[in-house]
Amino acid sequence: MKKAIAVIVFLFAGAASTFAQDGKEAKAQIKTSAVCKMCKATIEKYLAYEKGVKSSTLDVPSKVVTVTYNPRKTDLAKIKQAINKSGYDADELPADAKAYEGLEECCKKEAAPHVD
Ligand SMILES: [Cu+2]
Repeated sequence: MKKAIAVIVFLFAGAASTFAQDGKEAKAQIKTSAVCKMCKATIEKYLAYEKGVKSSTLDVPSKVVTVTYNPRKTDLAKIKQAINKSGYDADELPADAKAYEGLEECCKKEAAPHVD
């Protein structure tokens, strides 16, 4: 019986260390200048290649991208820069001008609102 309790305690300890690893994960919400599904695909693809970024999901209506990342490998500033390099604004940081010029017409923030 004591052995069984020891095993249970061991399992709990294992679960606790898994939670501790989750603590290394940070989440950020960044407002972008995305306007359509193509923008969403572009930004998410850029972020997928960014070191330390685990996942990203952009909500087109709110233009907010939710990024899950490892704070030991990257930080908010670098993630925002990656978004800028893809041609979009990230919170207070403006899009990289060259990257922005390369966007499809419908993806430019000055473009007339449209439905895709
Ligand atoms: Cu677009």
